[in-house]
Amino acid sequence: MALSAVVAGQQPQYPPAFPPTPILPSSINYAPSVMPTVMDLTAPNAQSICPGYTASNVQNGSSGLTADLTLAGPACNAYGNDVRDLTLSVQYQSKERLSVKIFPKYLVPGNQSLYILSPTLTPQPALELGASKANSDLAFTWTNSPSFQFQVSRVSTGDVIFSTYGSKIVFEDQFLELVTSMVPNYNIYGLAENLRGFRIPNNFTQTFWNAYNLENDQELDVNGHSVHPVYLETRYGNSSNSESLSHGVYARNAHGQEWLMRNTSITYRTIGGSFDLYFLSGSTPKEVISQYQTGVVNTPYLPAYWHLGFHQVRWSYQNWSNLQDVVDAYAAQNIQLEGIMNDLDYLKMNRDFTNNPGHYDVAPGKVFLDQLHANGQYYMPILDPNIYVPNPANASDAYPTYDAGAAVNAYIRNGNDSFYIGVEWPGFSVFPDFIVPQTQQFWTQQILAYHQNVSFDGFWLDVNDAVSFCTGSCGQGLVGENPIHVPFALPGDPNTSVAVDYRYPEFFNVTNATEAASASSALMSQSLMYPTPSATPTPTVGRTVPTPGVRNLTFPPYAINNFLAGHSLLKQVIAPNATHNDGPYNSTEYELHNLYGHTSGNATYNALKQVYPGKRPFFINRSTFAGSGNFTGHWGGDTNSMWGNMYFGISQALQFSIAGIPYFGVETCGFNGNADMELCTRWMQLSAWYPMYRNHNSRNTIAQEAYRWATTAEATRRIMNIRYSLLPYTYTLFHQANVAGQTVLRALPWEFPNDPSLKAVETQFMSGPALLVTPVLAPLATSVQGVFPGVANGTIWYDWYTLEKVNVSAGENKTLDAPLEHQPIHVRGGYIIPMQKAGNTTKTSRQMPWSLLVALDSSGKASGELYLDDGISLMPNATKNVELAFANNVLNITVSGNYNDNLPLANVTIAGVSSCPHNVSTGSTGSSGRAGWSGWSWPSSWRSSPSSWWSAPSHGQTGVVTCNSTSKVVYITNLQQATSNGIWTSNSMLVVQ
Ligand code: MIG
Repeated sequence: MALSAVVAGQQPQYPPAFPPTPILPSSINYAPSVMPTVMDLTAPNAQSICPGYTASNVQNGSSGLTADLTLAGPACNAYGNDVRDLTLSVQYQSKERLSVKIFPKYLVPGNQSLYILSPTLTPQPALELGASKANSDLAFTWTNSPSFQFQVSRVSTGDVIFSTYGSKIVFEDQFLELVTSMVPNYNIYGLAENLRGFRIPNNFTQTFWNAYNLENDQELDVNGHSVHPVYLETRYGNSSNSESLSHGVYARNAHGQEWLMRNTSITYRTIGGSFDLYFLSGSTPKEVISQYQTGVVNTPYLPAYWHLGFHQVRWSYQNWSNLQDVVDAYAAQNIQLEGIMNDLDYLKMNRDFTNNPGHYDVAPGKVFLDQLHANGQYYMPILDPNIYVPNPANASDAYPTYDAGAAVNAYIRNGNDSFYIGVEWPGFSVFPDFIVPQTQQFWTQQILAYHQNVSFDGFWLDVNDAVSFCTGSCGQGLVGENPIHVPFALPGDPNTSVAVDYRYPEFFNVTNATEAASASSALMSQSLMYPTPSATPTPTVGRTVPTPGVRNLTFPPYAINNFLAGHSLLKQVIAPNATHNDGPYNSTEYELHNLYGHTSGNATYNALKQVYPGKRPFFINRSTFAGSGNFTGHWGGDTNSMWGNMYFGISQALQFSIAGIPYFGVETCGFNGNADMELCTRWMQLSAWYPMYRNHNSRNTIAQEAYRWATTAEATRRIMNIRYSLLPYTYTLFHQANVAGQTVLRALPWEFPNDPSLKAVETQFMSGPALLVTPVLAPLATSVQGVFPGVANGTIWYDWYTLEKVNVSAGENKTLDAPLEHQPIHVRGGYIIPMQKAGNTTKTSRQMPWSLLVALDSSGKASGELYLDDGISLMPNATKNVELAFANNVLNITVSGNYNDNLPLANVTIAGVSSCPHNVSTGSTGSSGRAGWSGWSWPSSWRSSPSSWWSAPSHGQTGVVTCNSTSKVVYITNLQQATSNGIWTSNSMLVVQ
């Protein structure tokens, strides 16, 4: 019948639904609905009913001030209980950073976490030595009329960057609000994580409550897997190309919250905690981002060199030999593969630290892994934080991991009586409480022990949003049913409405009309045969009214607009009233929900550091918070195999550059739904620029490894050779991120901050300062349009492939050829890019001779940097920094540091010369500082070639110079012999006259 349509035949076949025991009724996942306050026209307006505060007892000091704030009238209790007495604390913490804190004056000992986010959870920046008001870029002013209000302004210009003037401060136990006025058409960026355009619209509400939706994880404009309450604002000058000024605002609060971007204001609301604000003076976008990373949340960790390779994963790799086949196919197709990852399939009934018997047994795993490691490749299985609760009535269901955690009280609880039991992939499960030390010990022990069995090379930690597929502690009294199946059909479960996935990318009906038609009729019959049951209506909870002295954790009076069905905070997560083990107060999930990913990630990273002492673990985390970049990377969630999803991945990646998580990537070729050749080809090209490069796919979709279509394979080989040849450049960018808070992937306006026409560019981006990428983001295209920033001010751009100067005028949206196998890339004049020819892994790439691409600016200059270390140690015992500078026809190489790299320099390519050189030499022989070169110069007779192409025959074994006087490119090749002692062993120079 129709279900055997083409697409079904291409999807993997599954063993019977797992596990073959009862499927929970879906009602277990229903949560009562609430009306989001932002949609509720009858909701009170705190600004009109609340009294605001009055400041008194103001104490001014050289580095700031403190004051008492007292409620200026009767409590309004808009969405909670007003806190009458507050403390204001203003600190000029450094020249660039001002902090403004407002918190309750009387904190009950033992329950401070209710209001104050502990510095043990995420960094809390403090006053820096020598900082003072007198030295600050920023100024704080305030007034009491009509109630307490404050402003932050930039001293040098007087510009107000943040102002609550004209509005009131609202501080209740379950509701905080402040309003800042904004300039018209303000440009703000950041506030990750959200799938939306790069520049945040001026009419947009950002909700922050970590959430996951199995059916449609990639809805636009809604709360996502991470919370990063920090934005960058850029204000352009009045004339085009006049200087812009940027600043940053970070609101250190992990509670559920909303940011209401409106025409000339932003309203900031949280459902708890305190105001803990940091203003960063910039004044360029790069400085703002750097100030955030170096001064506020800590800089990103430095990935190991091999993390920058390409990784393959999918949900449904059935056994070790299945993995081996994939590894072999990549090798046979000559496509680099650095790591292979496993999804849940490797686990025994989805239980952490087990192996699926008959599929992923330990012994054959050892054979597979030994071979993989011998090839210089890596293996990263998925890990979920939840722990299966074994059925107490069934001795054969014993699960020692559970027992080990229970014995040390490592799990989240329901008050004092019992463990909180939700539903996760293995069935009824508990959730480790990562804020207490015994859980770290338990987790580390489990991970260390598992590594004895399976020599994995890192983890990707999933579902720590934290997801639970039922409402509340639903497993109470029911663990005798375990193991149970999650309360919905898994993609691919036979005889269900999701047995076969018929979704295809946009335009598939044009490019593959027959297949599309057959898929769409098969989809029709599948949905007729297995209609999706209509959801049982759930009761709606009306707006809750604050009860004096009591917080309503489950249905707080202010309802944030959580996008999951019914909007409730209870929906598909560990419930907000679950409790932690940090007695005597016992923090609740209400306070810590948005930190579960951050804390579980940190614990996992710590454990991995024990597994590989002294080395940098591979670790990516599904849910992150401000500060997570210090120990983790991130993947963008379950994206769909759609052009639209591919498009928004760029903006998402840029958000994570701001958030300080540069090791970011999206699921290449899409996760949900079927990819097709064209989409997968373009996506492999685009993702080659994301620092984390992986192809991942859901369970019941057609295969999409990079070798599945010949064209995709060819395009991938081409782009991957470029990516791998750029590893030294990219790794150097990561080093600069690690030491100085620089970014890897960059938005155009960050590199060209004074050009207002770039402020919303989201279809192009830069990798570091030197490379401009113009990806094809639409189907059926053979060309793409892109802008070339800086041209008005003399910036030169070179085509990556021909190294010819791009002929483009200022502001032009230029059409670039982009046949399917081709990715337009451009090099910015003024930069030197260190490279090594791509090997089949990062390891073999690192053994290739060096080459330099010198792209000259309009004055014939260029510079660049290279950072070297062993690529794996947390504290490398030797490093090397190489400064590369080209000016006045001389390339100068200046090295410092002890890291030993003795590879030769093979090639120097110079783009943009004014004329072909007639002499290439290492300068006068015998002078000091040339030790890297075995004295070498060119006979002058070489200069006399009459043709436009002239090339010097190999002179002994010392080198070949070729010059194209039309394209103005000089290729100096075959230098290995002359630099056989290693090019970075000492300072040297090359004269090109
Ligand atoms: O409930 O493990 O984002 O990469 O394949 C979460 C199954 C299910 C979500 C991850 C995805 C992974 C999938 N997981």
